[in-house]
Amino acid sequence: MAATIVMGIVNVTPDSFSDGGRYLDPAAAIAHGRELLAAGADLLDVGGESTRPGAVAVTSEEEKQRVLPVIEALAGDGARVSVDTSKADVAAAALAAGAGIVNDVTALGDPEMAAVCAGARCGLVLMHMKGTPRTMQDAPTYEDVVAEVREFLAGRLEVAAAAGVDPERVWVDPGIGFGKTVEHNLELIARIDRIADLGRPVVVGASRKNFLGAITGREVGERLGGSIAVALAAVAGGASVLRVHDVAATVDALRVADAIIGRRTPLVGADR
Ligand code: HH2
Repeated sequence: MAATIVMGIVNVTPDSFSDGGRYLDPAAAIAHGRELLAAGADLLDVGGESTRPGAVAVTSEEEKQRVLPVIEALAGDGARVSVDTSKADVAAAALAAGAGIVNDVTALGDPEMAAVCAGARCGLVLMHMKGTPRTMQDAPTYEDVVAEVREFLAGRLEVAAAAGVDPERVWVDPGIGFGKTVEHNLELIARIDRIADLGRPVVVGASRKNFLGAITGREVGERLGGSIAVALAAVAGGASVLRVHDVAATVDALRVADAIIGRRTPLVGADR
């Protein structure tokens, strides 16, 4: 657990599902990113387009205007930054501004994206989504959600490698909430080991998402307990990266879990 990477969310959007509009002003987004770093984030994920169900698409120009000043400032501070975008030209500009990772929720849906990432030798997150943000929650169905997500990610890993992206720089993500029912999300978290056995670090982004509200009856701002429960279950199952809004609480939870597991390990050894 010690090596879990905590990716703090910096949404520079008017309409993100949990914090839309709070950090649309670049100065507010930069200050928020700095707070997340102080709280223990290893990496900041800066996004300028909401992907929530039914969200309105934005142009490349608008997206760049939102994210570039924020990335420049945070990377300038020495922070590791990922850019949450599915547009190759936004990714290229963000990489030039100091981002080191492209977090692509469409897993190379833009035909130019792989070449941009191969050329920049940056990190790349490939995420599974069924449908598009506009349609993805219209009764998604799978025969076997874990097998289908795994197969999709395996295929996208091949596409990335064929385009010259170094496989060692790629992380995979089952896309919690992206074209999935509550049951699908739970199944994916419970069997995250099946995604981890693709051999690449697994990212899980479940922070404050709707399925937590469906289970607990809590509104979006009151889902910290549920978010932490998913984080620990995911890490216990083999996830390596947690994309979260509540960095301080997540870091504390990981520290305590580490301390417990650290105690257990020598006892297991002593049994032999
Ligand atoms: N979830 C969201 C956005 N980007 N990227 C990855 N790799 N994994 C995720 O689960 C993921 C993601 C949606 O959450 P958020 O950014 O809080 O909201 P919005 O899309 O409304 O901006």
